[in-house]
Amino acid sequence: MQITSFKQYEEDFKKSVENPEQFWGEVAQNFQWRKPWFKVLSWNFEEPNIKWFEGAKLNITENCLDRHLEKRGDQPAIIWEPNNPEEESVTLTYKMLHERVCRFANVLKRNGAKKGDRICIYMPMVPELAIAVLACARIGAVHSVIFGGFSAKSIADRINDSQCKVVITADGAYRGSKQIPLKDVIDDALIGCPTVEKCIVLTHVRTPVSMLKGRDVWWEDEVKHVNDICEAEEMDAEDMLFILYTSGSTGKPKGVVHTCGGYMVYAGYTFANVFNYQPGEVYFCTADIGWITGHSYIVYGPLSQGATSVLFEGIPTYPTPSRFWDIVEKHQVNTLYTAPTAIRSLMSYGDEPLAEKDLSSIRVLGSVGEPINEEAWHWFDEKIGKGKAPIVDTWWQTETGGIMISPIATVTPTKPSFATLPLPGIQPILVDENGQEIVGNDVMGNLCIKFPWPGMLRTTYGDHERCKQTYFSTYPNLYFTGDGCLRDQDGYYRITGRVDDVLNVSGHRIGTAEVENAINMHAGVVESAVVGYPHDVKGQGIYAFVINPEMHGEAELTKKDILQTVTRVIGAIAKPDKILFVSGLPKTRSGKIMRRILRKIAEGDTSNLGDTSTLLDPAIVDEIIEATKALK
Ligand code: 7RM
Repeated sequence: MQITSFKQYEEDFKKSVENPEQFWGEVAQNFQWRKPWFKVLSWNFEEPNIKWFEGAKLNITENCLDRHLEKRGDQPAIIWEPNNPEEESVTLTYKMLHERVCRFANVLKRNGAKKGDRICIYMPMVPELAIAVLACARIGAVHSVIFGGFSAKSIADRINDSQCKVVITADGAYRGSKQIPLKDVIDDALIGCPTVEKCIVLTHVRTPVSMLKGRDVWWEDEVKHVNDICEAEEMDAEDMLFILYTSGSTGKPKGVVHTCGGYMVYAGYTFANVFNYQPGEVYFCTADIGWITGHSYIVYGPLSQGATSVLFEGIPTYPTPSRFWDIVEKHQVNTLYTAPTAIRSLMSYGDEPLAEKDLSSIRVLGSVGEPINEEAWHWFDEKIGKGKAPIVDTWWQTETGGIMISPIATVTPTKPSFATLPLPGIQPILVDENGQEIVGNDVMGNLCIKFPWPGMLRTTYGDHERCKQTYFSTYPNLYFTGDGCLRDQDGYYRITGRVDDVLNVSGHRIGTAEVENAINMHAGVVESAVVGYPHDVKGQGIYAFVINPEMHGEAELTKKDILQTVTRVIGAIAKPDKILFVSGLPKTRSGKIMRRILRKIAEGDTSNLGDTSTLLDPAIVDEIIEATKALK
């Protein structure tokens, strides 16, 4: 399954295009199935309806746990590094992880969970988070992990959208020097969640919490009541494995649905290849399991391949900006997979945090989440990889389940800021505004995928029409990514960023409409418009133009209030970096906000605003430009 030469990549790629069913059928042989498939693929992109490995039966946890017990039962599966470096790290071997997953799976059953039920997980980055995820998969329950930075309202929306029956959380989480009261947030959320019957609470930070009789139980008590034998539920390849909510250009976040068989094959295949993982190596992905990167490349991908995966609770700068390098040294990390925003942030501290750090274990470096600028790429290459570790700039999305366009470590020649070439099985095309394919090299366009791959989303939970509209209707018979892209003279791909109203702030996807809705909930705010602007560390910052609210007191206070409202409605990750009060917004005669103009103003590039003749009130543009000058 592992590609070891560029020639083999080319051959595999060719085969995957000419005979996809044979190609993926062979890849899938590297996994453990209870029953084989009768058809590798049936599909159409109109409905869409996509089925991989039809008729096959499996349980992903047998692939991630049971099948490794004989050969590497005593090898570390998870190495947990706590937020506080003074505390002990924890190593769970495959045997131990298997035992704990089975035990907790029995806890879930004891609390009424069964195959097909949805379970919300809102937890810190502790081993129990991975255990909870795998325990759901063990019994065939569908997990919906929510990142620990989201607000009570965001949680409630997600729980209600998928009618979760059980919630798994902890008393609290550490994030650097901060503590987050997870259980309090869950309590607020659950006031409006009638489907939730049970809430299982892990003790972690030991802060007092309130426990609701009949609903809330302690993790530590529950595991005493069950044993650690739990046969895995037999799942159909197309049964749902998990839901993960992600932001789009309109409305509330969508529940992206991934299924058992295809997702497993794709996460495992891409992990083994992109990182060129070798048995016994230590692999460290710095993402949070609350995002797709954590699902696919901390949990399912690495564990399905019997890898050792480091799970880090904290942040790159706590207690010092040397933290990543301390972890690399301490655990002898061979592969480091992180985000450009983290690289840029650490870069800004200069060389001092790197002094005396032994990074010689590093063999492969990875980047994900947003375009990586050349400066950050070179810093990563020189200072961290010492010019010897290939960098894999991996482009993919929540919806794709796994890495799509990326170098294969040690195989694909890299080029700074290029995701390079599609992996075998991936057929990208660029199209113009009219959906016409742009052929040849040295071209730019909208990035689409024209053929299914096993890890692709199957639907958006509870609303298949929305899935069709969002991804399969812009350009008929193509999956539209929402990204702009260029293909250079060598056929290498460089993803330039979103072409829709989705922002990428520190690698987090945030819809402008979501932020606007949150701002508009602030009493007094009439209307607002949100755009992104280039930000040195975050990649994109959030710029909010807000129509003058009735300000009780001064503007600075009102801004603070607005930030608080956004934090309450969505979460701190969606807080605008800049708020500008204006008396009106640039609108067309039909009432549409001309974001193009606001984006230019936010970028500070007002020399050429393009055609403003369709504006209802052109004078407002000058007024806004004038106002920006007063904003720092
Ligand atoms: C994995 C993840 C997806 C969006 C995607 C892009 C952007 C991700 C890269 C990238 C340039 C990359 N899932 N993106 N990786 N842009 N180069 N290597 O991030 O669903 O949260 O975001 O992120 O815009 O559409 S995600």
